[in-house]
Amino acid sequence: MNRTVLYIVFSLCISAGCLKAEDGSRLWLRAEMTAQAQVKANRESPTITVAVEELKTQWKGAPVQLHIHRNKKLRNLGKDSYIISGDKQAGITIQSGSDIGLLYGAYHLLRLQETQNDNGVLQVEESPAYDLRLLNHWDNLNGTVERGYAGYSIWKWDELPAKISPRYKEYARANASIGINGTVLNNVNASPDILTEDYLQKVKVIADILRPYGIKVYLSVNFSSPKILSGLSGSDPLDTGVQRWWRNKIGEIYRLIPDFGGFLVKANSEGQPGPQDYGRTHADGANMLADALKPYVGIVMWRAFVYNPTPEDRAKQAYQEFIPLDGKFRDNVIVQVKNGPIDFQPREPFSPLFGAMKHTALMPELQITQEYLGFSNHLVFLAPQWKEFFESDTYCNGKGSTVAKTTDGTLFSHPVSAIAGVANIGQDINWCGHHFAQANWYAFGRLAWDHGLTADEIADEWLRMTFTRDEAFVTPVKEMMLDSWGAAVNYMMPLGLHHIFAWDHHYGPEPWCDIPGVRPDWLPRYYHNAGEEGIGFDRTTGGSDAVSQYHAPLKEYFNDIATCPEDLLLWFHHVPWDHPMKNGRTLWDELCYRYDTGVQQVREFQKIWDRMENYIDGDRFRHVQSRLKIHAHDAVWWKDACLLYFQTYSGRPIPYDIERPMHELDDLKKIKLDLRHHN
Ligand code: GCW
Repeated sequence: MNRTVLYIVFSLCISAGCLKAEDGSRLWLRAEMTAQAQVKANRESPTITVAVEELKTQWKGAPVQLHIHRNKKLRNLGKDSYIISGDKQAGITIQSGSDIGLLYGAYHLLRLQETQNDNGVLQVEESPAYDLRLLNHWDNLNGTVERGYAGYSIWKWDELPAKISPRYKEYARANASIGINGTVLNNVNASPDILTEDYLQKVKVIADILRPYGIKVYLSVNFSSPKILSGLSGSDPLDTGVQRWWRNKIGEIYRLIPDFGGFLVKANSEGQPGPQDYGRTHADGANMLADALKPYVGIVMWRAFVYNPTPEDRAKQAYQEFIPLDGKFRDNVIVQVKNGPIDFQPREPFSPLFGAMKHTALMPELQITQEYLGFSNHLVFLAPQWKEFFESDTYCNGKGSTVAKTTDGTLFSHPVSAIAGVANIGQDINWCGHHFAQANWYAFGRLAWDHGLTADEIADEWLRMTFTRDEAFVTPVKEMMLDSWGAAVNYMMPLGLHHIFAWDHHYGPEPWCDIPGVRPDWLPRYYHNAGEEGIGFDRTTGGSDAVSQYHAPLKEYFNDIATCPEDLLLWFHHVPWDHPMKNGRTLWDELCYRYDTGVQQVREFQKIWDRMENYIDGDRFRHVQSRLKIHAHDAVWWKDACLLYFQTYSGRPIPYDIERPMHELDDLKKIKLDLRHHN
């Protein structure tokens, strides 16, 4: 072949996809599918076929045996558990009591291959922390995604059921590889239409694709569906006509999808209908649905995210509404509680419901999508935030009663344990908008499986699989990831500040935001309370008394300004500007230094990243580099906006050794972003 021919062959090869572009579409599953491993199983099923195929095409070691076993040990370990034994040279056995356990074992083996240089002798025993590990999609039926920053919904409802996007299977595979075993397809602000026959046919198609990967489908339902869809006079849960309607509807769903998971419900919250519209309680509503789902072993996940426009502290309301109902829910109801008492803020204390509702199964709800953390522009690795949450001590059963233990079945025993994460997935080629946002999807799955993993371990795995195993890349970039959540807290809302976001879209700072006629708890002033004397929300016994919802001795720690953790100081206290902090600075100075530290941290991320150019592909390098520019710009914007605004109250100078503001406050106040395309 002469040179020209070679060149033509080469170009054709590129355009035909011989060299895969690193566009992020393969997520952390980038192993070449060119291996030819010997893999045998002692049983056949669609799930085992997936496991065999994954190993055959990617495993580069000795023959693998997949073995379904019903022995006592595996039975004790539980349904999704697996044991891997053997060694890379002689042969490997994966044993499980279930087909899905074998698939999880296969992904585990492949993960070891992709992340470690040496996997000699293997002895692995794994079982998940939570039984149900779910994604919640806030995806609307018109294709938009509420708080979604990665394009339109991956569920192409207008094309279904006839046309099937290849993404559904890729989605199933990615989730199974990290142990996720359920997905709520639609927004909790639910359209009743999801329960129409047309939509259920579409849902069935998705359920059929996800099934071999061990993923069950669930739906968010609108509590008024009986009234809206069938013209009943109302949707009162104690009305027998309404109950019959739900029984029939649920029967129809299970005829199409025999392993349907159940319902997720947002009721009497932010304008959504619910049982209280009929003078009934959350328990009445949840139990009515639970009774109808029970014969099919379906569950109800009932959200505790509720607050009314009353003078009562918003942080207290979920507890006040749900504690009286403790013990009144059916055993197939799980109350789904956001990690904090307000709303996915950069940093919150854990919700006091954890550990307090001892007779009701509770499932944590984490937010993977970065509604309050810079959308898909800021690089914020969330595992450290979630670890802080899991490890928070509720003291409900003495010292060491961590949030994790109150929900994973260790301290309280309920038929199932569960956890949910609000997905950050969309149609973008890299799924999540920012390449590093994939790490949050990954981390959620890994922690739902094992909340004992460290953020460091998770970042390490993810980097090696997603980019490269080169230590010169992994070490600094991992450090950047591990620092990134703390940095975001610093430049957005340090020391326990919260909810000082711009109106509605929640992207930038707007601590001054004031909209006449709007309910007070939707405005930043309600949360920061800045005045000439100081700043912060007084939730002590002398204030709103939210501290008393925590178990002793935590409530006393939080209540006393001397023992309250400084990271949560302004969450629980209204503090004078001159209050001395532990390091000797005044509160005002410390606030300034924290904001400045946040900015400096992001600048450091830029420097770390720019040094990485030669270790990875150009496309992803440039994409992340460009996002980091926005990130750094925004960090300065946050710092200037908050410090210049709070300075109008503190009347004190910004310490002279920190970077000077670059903006005029009046200019910052004029910024009005039109971010409607984002949701
Ligand atoms: O965080 C708030 C969001 C809403 C969301 C709501 C909820 C789905 O701003 O967009 O609605 O919480 O969790 O129900």
